[in-house]
Amino acid sequence: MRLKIVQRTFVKQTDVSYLTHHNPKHTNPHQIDKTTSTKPQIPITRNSSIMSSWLDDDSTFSTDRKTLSQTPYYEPTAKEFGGSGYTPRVSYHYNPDVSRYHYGVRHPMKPFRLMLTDHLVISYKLYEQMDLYKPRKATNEELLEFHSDDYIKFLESVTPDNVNKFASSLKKFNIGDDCPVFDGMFDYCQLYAGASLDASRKLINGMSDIAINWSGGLHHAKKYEPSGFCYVNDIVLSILNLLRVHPRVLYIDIDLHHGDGVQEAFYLTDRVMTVSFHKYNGEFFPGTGNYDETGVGKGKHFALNVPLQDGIDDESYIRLFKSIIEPVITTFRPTAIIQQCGADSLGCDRLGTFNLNIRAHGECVKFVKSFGIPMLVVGGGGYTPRNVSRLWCYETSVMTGQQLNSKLPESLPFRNFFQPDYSLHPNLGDRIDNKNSKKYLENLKNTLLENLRYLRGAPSVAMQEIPPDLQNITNDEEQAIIDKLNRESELDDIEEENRYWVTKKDEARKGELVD
Ligand code: V1D
Ligand code: CA
Repeated sequence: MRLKIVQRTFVKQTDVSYLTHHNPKHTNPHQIDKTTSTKPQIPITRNSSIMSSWLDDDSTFSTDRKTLSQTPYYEPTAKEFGGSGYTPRVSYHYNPDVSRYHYGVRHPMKPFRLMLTDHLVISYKLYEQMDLYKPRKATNEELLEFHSDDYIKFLESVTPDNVNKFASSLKKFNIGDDCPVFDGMFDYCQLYAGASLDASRKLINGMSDIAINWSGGLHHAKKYEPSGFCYVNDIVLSILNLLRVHPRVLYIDIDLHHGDGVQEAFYLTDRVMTVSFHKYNGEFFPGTGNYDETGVGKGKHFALNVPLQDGIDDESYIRLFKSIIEPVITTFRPTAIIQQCGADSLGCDRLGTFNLNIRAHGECVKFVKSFGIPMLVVGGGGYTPRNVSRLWCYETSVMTGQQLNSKLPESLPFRNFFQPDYSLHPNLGDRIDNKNSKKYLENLKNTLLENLRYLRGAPSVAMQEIPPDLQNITNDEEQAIIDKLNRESELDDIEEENRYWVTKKDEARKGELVD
């Protein structure tokens, strides 16, 4: 069956008629202030050379008045938020090649979990409700928007065969057990980062309301080095891309581990708020993410950390998640959200010690979706591949608003992998003692909510009042940005002929299954 091919409509637009205004008529508690104008295509404001300096210059982040004033107005296709009334346009970004790489036999990160996920998504026919894209690889130029030149050159050059020649670089670049050099490592990085960038572009040009890349979410990678199984940081790259048009981006991370790479990249700015829920005891990898890490300078109070103990269960996790995320969204008022859905926070994970079931993890994602804000959904950790794939398939169905039969489809390739229950919802929830007392969680919530009080009145939050004529980029700079976005768009068009063809027996996606 040939799937729907989305026609690209790349429209250059600097019209500001879609600027947001307060609308007191909105009554839904999740709803963000909006006008009732039509959805814009591409309000373009910054150039990449400015962007690459952002991480070293916090002032640049907050003073681009034109970006701030040209807040795009995103109106979901349905009038109602939450429940079944919001029917977003969902896109799924997956290049099957990304699942073929191997970190090494004893390494817990197994890219073939992405192939399992895709098989589930296809077998449940979720493709009928989504636009499917096979994204191109990220270019070096795109990776350099965040990463350093010498680090990208190193990643591109080193292979298992020539690794001996790089002895001094291996130490410098933190290559070791967690982040080994493996065959095709750089191609793998380009594939997963390319997919997140593709997804971010579909959000930017309004072709998608929710864009999904399960191969992304590698939140530990730093500007100069890999960390915790992550080599390039597709999340930071995507946020930088979104910041070209979005005044405020919210990052939410429900991986078991602290989202340190993303937090660090945006620690000095008030245009990106990072919120991570994770296991924390001071030792557990990466060792950061205590509640008192809240940002620095302009970024003070724009990082939020939710340190949790072993064994947290569905009910307490969901309650805590909602009680924090709701005020974060209504106070920070993001115009785009990136949700990292690391699956190692599930119960029974090979590296994990939480007790979450798939429905509870999905409930958090459903809650974020209910705000009707453009959303990039990425994967992350997850080390029991059959549960990772169950989760991400279920979360894909949450995004498309489909109810799935718990019994896995008979047509599912590698169905034996899901024995003995052959269910989408095995019980994962009662293996570990819950060390999070009610009192601990209550105190934690109160401390974190206290932090949000400082957000009210922060410059980024009030910026919708800034008049559109205050700008600090020249017309030449603006034209350079438009040219660059158009070049990126043309690169995508080359791939247009390469769109997804899905059949039940897609030989190209079969790979070796090693648990
Ligand atoms: F168990 C292993 C076997 C082989 C190689 C590595 C590991 C392993 C397990 N846990 N490595 C870890 C963590 N590293 C350490 C190091 C010991 N050192 C001194 C530090 O404890 C790294 C865990 C990375 C988790 C990655 C992630 O789940 O957050 C993720 N998110 O997106 C992609 C991955
Ligand atoms: Ca996390």
